[in-house]
Amino acid sequence: MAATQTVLWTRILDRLAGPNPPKIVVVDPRVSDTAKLATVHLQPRIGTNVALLNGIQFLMFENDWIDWDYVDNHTVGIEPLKKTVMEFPPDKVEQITGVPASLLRKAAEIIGTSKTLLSTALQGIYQSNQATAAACQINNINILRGMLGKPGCGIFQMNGQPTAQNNREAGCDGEFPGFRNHLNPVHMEDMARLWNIDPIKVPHWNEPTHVENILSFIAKGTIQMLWISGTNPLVSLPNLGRVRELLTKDDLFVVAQDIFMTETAAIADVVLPGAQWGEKTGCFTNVDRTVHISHKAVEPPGEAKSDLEIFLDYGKRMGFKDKDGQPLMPFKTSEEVFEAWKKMSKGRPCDYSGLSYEKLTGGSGIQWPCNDEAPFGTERLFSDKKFFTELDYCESFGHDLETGAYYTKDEYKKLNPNGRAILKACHYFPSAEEPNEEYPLRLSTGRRVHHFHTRTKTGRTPLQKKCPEPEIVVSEEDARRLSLSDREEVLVESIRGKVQLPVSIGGVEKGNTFIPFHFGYFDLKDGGKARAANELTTAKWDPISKQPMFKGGAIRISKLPPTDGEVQIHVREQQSAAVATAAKKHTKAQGSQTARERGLEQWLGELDCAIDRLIKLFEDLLPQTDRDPDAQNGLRIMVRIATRVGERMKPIAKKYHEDRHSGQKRADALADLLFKHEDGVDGTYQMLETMQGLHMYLAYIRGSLRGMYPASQALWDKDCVEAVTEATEDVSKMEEWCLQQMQFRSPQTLLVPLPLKEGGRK
Ligand SMILES: Nc1nc2c(c(=O)[nH]1)N[C@H]1C(S)=C(S)[C@@H](COP(=O)(O)OP(=O)(O)OC[C@H]3O[C@@H](n4cnc5c(=O)[nH]c(N)nc54)[C@H](O)[C@@H]3O)O[C@H]1N2
Ligand SMILES: Nc1nc2c(c(=O)[nH]1)N[C@H]1C(S)=C(S)[C@@H](COP(=O)(O)OP(=O)(O)OC[C@H]3O[C@@H](n4cnc5c(=O)[nH]c(N)nc54)[C@H](O)[C@@H]3O)O[C@H]1N2
Ligand SMILES: [Mo]
Repeated sequence: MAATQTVLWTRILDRLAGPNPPKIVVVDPRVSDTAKLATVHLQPRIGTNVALLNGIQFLMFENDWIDWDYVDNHTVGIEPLKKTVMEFPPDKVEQITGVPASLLRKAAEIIGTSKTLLSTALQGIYQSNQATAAACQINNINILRGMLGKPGCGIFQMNGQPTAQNNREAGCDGEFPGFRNHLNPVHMEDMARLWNIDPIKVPHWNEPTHVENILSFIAKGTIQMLWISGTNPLVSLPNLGRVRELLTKDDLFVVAQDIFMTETAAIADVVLPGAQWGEKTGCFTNVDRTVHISHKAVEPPGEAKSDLEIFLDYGKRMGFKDKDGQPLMPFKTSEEVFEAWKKMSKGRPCDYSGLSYEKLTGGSGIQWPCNDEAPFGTERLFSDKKFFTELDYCESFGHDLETGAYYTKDEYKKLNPNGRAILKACHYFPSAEEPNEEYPLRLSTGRRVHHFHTRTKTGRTPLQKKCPEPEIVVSEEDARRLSLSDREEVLVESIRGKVQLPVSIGGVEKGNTFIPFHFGYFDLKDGGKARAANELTTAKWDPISKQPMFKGGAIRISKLPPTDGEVQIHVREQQSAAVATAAKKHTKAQGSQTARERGLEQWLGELDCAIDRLIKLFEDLLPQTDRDPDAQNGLRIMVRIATRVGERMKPIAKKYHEDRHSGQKRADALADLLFKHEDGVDGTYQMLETMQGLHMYLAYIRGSLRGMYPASQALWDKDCVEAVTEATEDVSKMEEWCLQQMQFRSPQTLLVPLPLKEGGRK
């Protein structure tokens, strides 16, 4: 916070110097300037937050530092949480995190007994191992103490920039506008109504495509145009070698919209010059929900235009229209867009409907929700102990913290929070890239107070130009082991890339390291050393938030050959090479000249073959079940239902020109594997196997349909959506019949011994 949330930090400094100073617990592997003023500083190994936070909750249960009245009446999930965290006693936590048990107890006591509790977290949580799971544990701690909604309490799940909060609200951050739930059709219809478009045209088959998947699609060649606005991925994305390779691909057309010529703009096919904050009017929202207006002060230079102007112009040129043929984005000013946003946010948690440019001007911000009931905004949320968790209102049904899979409406219904807070438990898992013999050190990357991100602004002012070069912070023990001296240039490598940096000794625990990620290449004349932290970092991401693991990954440090004074370049930067590659792009490769084939036809073909085969399987079984009327009666109905499924899907297959060629083989191979009853299915054991086989075959078909569902939404094909939905219901019905057949047969079949046939197995 001392480096990155400096305004908030000055308030804490004020309190620390005042008459009634608060106690501060800091969890950071590094001795940051924040940590230096902590009452208790816990220095866990990078990537072990969940174990540590579970350990604190263990101590809260052990010492009964829990507001049971609050928990019983206003939360769900206490039992599984308790069960999970009770597996994290202090000595086990010490083994995992390296934090001494006595220190953990001290921290837990402060958290468990303080009269008020305020928590804040940022990238040390969200960009580290088990990001979302760890963030949830912070919420749990505050909920267990019953502290939410009280003065002096709260949770700031921070974001780095005010516009990041707007991203969360407006739906650019993996969410949907106004915290709408993409699994709730009413929410999606609502959006379509506000935009006056057909609901099927709201892309909501999944959570939005995150950047690492965008990169994978570029690698495959299915994304051929990338428009990058207000971000500089050639410095800020993990695993820069791959990012450079993909963004300079022959068949990718790159548009960069920025206020400076960045590393990314340097490889773009088209650069759109943007106006920056003082050159345009708009709003920013802080993480505490305070909305601010920022008025244009000066004209943008040259041809630069505000991002809004550029996007509106693009929309106009593309001819985007609403349902009635009117312009989809009829706006001329940012205020008109704000008025539209007021409608979009009305009735949602982030309700802006009571705000206006006029009301915002002159004051120092207003906190949402601001509407008819709260015309001056809302200072505090949750003081009524009601949370945004009603089934029809919530922004999401939540996710499994281990797999990242989102829950369905039915699963959420079972949890039934209905306005209560949800406690979410998770076990600790080691990071996907733990140190090993070859790469024995843990890497963390982050910020310095004097620089902002990729330094497009702070690398251009005299003050910050004087600030130290990038460096790698190592512990005294590791420096000694490697015989490094302070400021010595070293080679730093991960399996992905390498950089050359001076070392700075002290300030981290043994085994941990830290590199500021600000330094790219735009201001290096005639090439130079590779120095961007992201040459090293891993693109592994959190399964829920999709944030890359910038805090984590394994590296090694080696000494460079001695020189007489002058530092030599041992690892050259690769940015210049990327610019050269981009300049040589074959623009002919762009567009769709290349021969292409899509998967839809094949997928539909296989599905069609599988359904045909299913019908045949049922029919073949019929004569074999003469002495099993229960199965036979059911199978007759199965034939009918399966035929119905086939009839539903046939027109779709025809419409999109199914290709049955390779699908036939797979559909048959699976059936042949599952059904091999030369001597019939009459024996009860064989019948059990048959039902199991049918269930598996049906699950295979359901999988194909599940794949078709989002595709048919993306095709804007309502008939297809409907056919797939109905077919899925039918297939699930058949699956359930098979499972129930197994259920009533299994005790008799599996437990009651049969007389052995002659020559049979003893
Ligand atoms: N001066 C300045 N201020 C900024 C920015 C900037 O670039 N410069 N950027 C802004 C933006 S967009 C953001 S997102 C914020 C980021 O703000 P912060 O999250 O505060 O900054 P970072 O330096 O990325 O990381 C924070 C701390 O996490 C620690 N850490 C690393 N790994 C772990 C771990 O496994 N567990 C724990 N508990 N801690 C760990 C690091 O040692 C580091 O001190 O800053 C914002 N403010
Ligand atoms: N290794 C490592 N990597 C990290 C992080 C880390 O801690 N470690 N932190 C991550 C985090 S939290 C963040 S937020 C990202 C930041 O990564 P980026 O967003 O890529 O970094 P910025 O330098 O802020 O890039 C913003 C770009 O927008 C331009 N710009 C500024 N104002 C405007 C405007 O009004 N319009 C337009 N069109 N452009 C504008 C700037 O010139 C700049 O090029 O980095 C991430 N990368
Ligand atoms: Mo950020």
